[in-house]
Amino acid sequence: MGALITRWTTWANLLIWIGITGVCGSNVCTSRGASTCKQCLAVHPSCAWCFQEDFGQGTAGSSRCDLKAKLIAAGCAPAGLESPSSTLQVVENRPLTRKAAGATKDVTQIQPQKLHITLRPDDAKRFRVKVRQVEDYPVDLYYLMDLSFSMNDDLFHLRSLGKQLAVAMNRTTSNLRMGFGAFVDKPLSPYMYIAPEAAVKNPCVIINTTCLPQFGYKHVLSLTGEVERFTEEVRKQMVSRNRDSPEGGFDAIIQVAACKDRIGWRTGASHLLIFASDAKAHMALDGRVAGIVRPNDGQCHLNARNMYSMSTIMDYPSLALINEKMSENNINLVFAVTQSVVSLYQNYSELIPGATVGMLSKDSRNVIQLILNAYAKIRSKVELEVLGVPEELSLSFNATCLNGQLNPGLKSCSGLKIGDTVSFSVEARARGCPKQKKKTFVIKPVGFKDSLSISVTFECDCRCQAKAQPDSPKCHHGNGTYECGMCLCHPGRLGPHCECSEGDFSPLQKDHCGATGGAGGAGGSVCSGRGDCVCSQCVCLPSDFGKVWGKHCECDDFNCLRYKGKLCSGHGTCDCGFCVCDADWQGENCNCSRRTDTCESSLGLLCSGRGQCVCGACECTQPGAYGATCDKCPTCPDACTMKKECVECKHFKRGKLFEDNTCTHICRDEIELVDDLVLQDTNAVNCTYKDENDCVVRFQYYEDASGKSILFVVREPDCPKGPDILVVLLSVAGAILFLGLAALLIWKLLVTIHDRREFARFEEERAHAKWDTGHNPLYKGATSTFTNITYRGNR
Ligand SMILES: *[C@@H]1O[C@H](CO)[C@@H](O)[C@H](O)[C@H]1NC(C)=O
Ligand SMILES: *[C@@H]1O[C@H](CO)[C@@H](O)[C@H](O)[C@H]1NC(C)=O
Ligand SMILES: *[C@@H]1O[C@H](CO)[C@@H](O)[C@H](O)[C@H]1NC(C)=O
Ligand SMILES: *[C@@H]1O[C@H](CO)[C@@H](O)[C@H](O)[C@H]1NC(C)=O
Ligand SMILES: *[C@@H]1O[C@H](CO)[C@@H](O)[C@H](O)[C@H]1NC(C)=O
Ligand SMILES: *[C@@H]1O[C@H](CO)[C@@H](O)[C@H](O)[C@H]1NC(C)=O
Ligand SMILES: *[C@@H]1O[C@H](CO)[C@@H](O)[C@H](O)[C@H]1NC(C)=O
Ligand SMILES: [Ca+2]
Repeated sequence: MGALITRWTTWANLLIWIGITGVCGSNVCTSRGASTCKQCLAVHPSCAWCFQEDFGQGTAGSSRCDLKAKLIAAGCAPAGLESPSSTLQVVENRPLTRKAAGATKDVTQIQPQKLHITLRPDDAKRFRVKVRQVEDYPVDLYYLMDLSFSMNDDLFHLRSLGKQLAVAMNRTTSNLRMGFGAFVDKPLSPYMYIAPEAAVKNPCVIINTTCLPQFGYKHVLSLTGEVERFTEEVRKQMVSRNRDSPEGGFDAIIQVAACKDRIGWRTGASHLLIFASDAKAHMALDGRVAGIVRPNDGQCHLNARNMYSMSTIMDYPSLALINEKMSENNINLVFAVTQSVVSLYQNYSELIPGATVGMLSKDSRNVIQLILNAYAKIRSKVELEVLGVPEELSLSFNATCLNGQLNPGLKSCSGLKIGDTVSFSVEARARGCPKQKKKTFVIKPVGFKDSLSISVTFECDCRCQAKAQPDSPKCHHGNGTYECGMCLCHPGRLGPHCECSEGDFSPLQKDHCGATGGAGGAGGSVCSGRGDCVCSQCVCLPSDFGKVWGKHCECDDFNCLRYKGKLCSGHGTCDCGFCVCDADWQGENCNCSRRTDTCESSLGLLCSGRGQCVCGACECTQPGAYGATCDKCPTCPDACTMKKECVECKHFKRGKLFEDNTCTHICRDEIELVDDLVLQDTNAVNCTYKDENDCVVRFQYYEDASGKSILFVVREPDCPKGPDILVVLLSVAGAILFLGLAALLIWKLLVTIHDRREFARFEEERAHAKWDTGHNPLYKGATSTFTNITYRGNR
């Protein structure tokens, strides 16, 4: 049996292969066995349908579903073609605002604002979204403070918070409003002290002081521009006390978001919610300890005294609810928490878009700096979020961040300054046909009020379908519905015009069933051998493996590419020999994921910058890198070597990365110039290197709790000092003197040696000399004798 199945499958595969590729004139439109206009549109965006009544008469095998040009060539009038095309229409396109000047009206931070797209199945449209962080944007800041007993010292420092904050924020916005609220925990045992009885009124009675009775959440001051009011209200606050260590702050967060009007959030402003605490927080289901089972409903429940009235009735909220409320109200949550719980809130913030964490010192002394940093951080990142996107639509993004740097697959940009414009290229692809033809969804930057609203019309139906005639006389005395140029026969009727009834069998008309061209005809077998020819139409036989269909029974839904034993890798459906992939999947066998978020490292870098994202998985290109996001790499250059390049390109504007323009892509670090390195943290790394001018550059590589890396660069590199003039002169003179002396000495030496040699030779010669006597030819005797010829003397 197994062998039989294998043989049969092989045979069928061969047949289909011949059907798809072997027949001349076959293409994607004709090969999928589309038998109605609607099916034809779904095959491929390039396919058209001819609904002209007399089309294809006389020419056997011609298909009504084909490429547009082919249909026209085959005699279909352009007016008889059904081929809607995908369109994109910009409905609203106001330009971006540069500066808000403190006003909230008419500020546009995203462009365009409204789009309309019509999409055929499997077709895509692309558009560009520009986002700019407007300068001088109004800010609403609500300070939500933990007033449990341990925050006593913090309260003291907050008395001056309002004024200092107003001054500090004045640099970023000219329109700041501040509000204040406080929380402790649900006033219910076991969160509360109930014994001795006096502890209910004064929970501090046990430690011999006085404090406020415990409360859940108390809204103190609605957002206001009057700094004095803030200072005044904070001055009036007193701490309370509760029993267990986690506090009920998340209840308060929901109320602050839900009670928009009571708090006074403005629509056209940045919303900052500062959550200051030094303890863990209670979460959904913790309420059960006190017998509370009613889940948090996310509604506003502030009573006339501005107290949270459902504190003892409803459970704490879940992170998902917080998430939803923050997004709904464009609130950026800032967790200002002490060191012991930073890691916990860090983990929470990763689950809440737009949330940041800052480390609060023990007495909240650094809260101003913390808020400024958090605000700068919030405004340094633009991230798009997509709300209510239809299931049948898949979206893909490419971000173009600073300096035109393209970040494929990302929908966020970081490291921005206020006023920078970034853009995103978005591709919307229809992956099917929803029941409802028109759908609307929204793309918006996290924490912004501005959004882009997109309506999509799915072009899944043909217009000619609307003109369908049921029981049409064209279909053999009303035995079928005439639609888009074809008869759709009533059950039990067959034939192009429903002229046969089931059971009629006319072997004479077999020629229409395959042998004369069309898919499957190459083998000459009738109905691809998988059906009977009835009334010149193939009636396909059912198969054990699945459905068989098509004009010539050439299609089925069980012969498609398999991967790891699964038809279409389990990520698509088989349609006439081809895989139709689900959203987020692509490839011949649908085994390649379109998602890129799986490749993002914790720093938001695709494959940690050490590889490429292929089919949703990282392919590490840097030698030695491994791990799901190429995050592990023991042999990669260490932090100093790696970050050196970033200091070179970002600060000094030179080096390899600067030249090939990949600086902003690879280096997401922030550069801060300092006069000298200080001890930031134990995990900061001190680095030094020698640059091209032989100067020693010193910098420190530091990653803060949120994972943002900062490079503290010492402003002035240590360069070798220029030479001293006097030293130069002296050394030159010295050198000359020395050289002269040396030359003299050498000369003396040479002369001495030469003399020695001469003398030695002389000595030798003298030793060997044979002295013979002879006359010196020059010698003249000292005496000369002259003969005086005139002398005759004494003879
Ligand atoms: C903010 O700065 C402007 C001038 O730059 C000044 O007029 C204004 O008083 C300042 N406001 C506060 C609250 O410091
Ligand atoms: C509170 O005061 C009582 C009596 O004045 C004393 O006995 C007790 O030790 C004090 N408790 C604390 C915690 O100081
Ligand atoms: C935060 O998450 C990290 C990584 O998942 C984990 O190691 C750490 O323990 C978490 N911190 C807390 C306080 O839960
Ligand atoms: C994003 O970029 C990649 C390659 O850089 C390209 O293939 C893809 O089509 C782009 N997508 C969009 C939506 O622009
Ligand atoms: C179908 O066709 C037959 C003739 O073959 C005709 O008698 C009959 O009325 C038609 N049926 C309908 C429902 O029109
Ligand atoms: C997808 O399938 C093809 C063909 O079988 C194979 O070569 C490729 O490695 C697969 N890709 C993935 C990501 O599994
Ligand atoms: C880095 O340099 C600073 C200042 O010189 C010093 O305080 C700190 O201890 C150094 N850090 C390391 C890890 O050596
Ligand atoms: Ca508590």
